[in-house]
Amino acid sequence: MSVLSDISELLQKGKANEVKEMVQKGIDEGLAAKSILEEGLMSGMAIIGDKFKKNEIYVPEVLIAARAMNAGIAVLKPHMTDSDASNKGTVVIGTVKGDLHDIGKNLVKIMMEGKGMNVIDLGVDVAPEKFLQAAKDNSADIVACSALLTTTMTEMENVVKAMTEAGMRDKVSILVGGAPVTQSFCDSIGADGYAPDAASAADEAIALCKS
Ligand code: B1M
Repeated sequence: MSVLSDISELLQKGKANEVKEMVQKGIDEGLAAKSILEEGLMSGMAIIGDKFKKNEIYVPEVLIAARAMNAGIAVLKPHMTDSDASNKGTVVIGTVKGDLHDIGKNLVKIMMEGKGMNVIDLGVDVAPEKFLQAAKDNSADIVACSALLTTTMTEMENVVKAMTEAGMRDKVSILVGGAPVTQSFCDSIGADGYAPDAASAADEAIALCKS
């Protein structure tokens, strides 16, 4: 078996320590961080998602796999940084109210930091007022909202409304993303940018800071 398929298998079994070791092995063997992330960790998590959907596994197994994924990402993090990174803007990021999924949000944060952005992470289950306050306190250029549930993505509209009512829309751009979010949803709620994955979220954030 290849290192990448080993990582995927170990993640599915929730073996956090072994995932860490295997990710390190991949790095030592010269594999690109992007391949380890996409073809190892994310591919394993996609299989977990599929089994979860079909009720073949349940929340505890998914949580254990998520812990293994986070362990692997922690090993990868130092290898996902641009060499010419310097401060390119301030981002306040969080997973929206009612939503506890944070793996994708954490990846977006890593990619943004890797591109030289200053990222303030509000965690999960973040209410619109908290995004607003943190944007004010940190003079943020961007508020970045992640959502993984169709039932919570609607909270993004409340973030746009809160920022508009506070008169912040000309100072702060709003970036949205997460599996159920689309460009047309972004347009429909009046957000400024959408990105389908963590790498393009970092590129989009930098583009929004320049515009
Ligand atoms: Co949840 N869950 N979950 N879950 N979970 C999903 C999302 C689901 C699709 C599973 C399924 O049915 N197949 C489904 C949602 C259905 C829907 O709404 N359409 C679901 C459900 C139903 C639930 C619960 C309701 C289950 C229950 O309790 N009955 C519950 C809700 C809890 C809550 O949030 N209130 C729940 C709970 C959980 C766990 C806690 C067990 C765990 C989360 C642990 C954690 O995050 N710390 C979990 C997990 C792990 C998943 C799956 C399996 C994997 C998500 C993940 O981390 N993917 C997921 C199935 C799936 O996605 N296939 C599922 C890997 C990650 C790298 O991808 O987060 O998509 P992702 O991020 C991507 C992009 O989306 C994008 O970039 C990332 C990568 O490049 N991106 C952005 C993300 N945020 C962005 C922000 C941006 C731009 C891009 O700009 C700001």
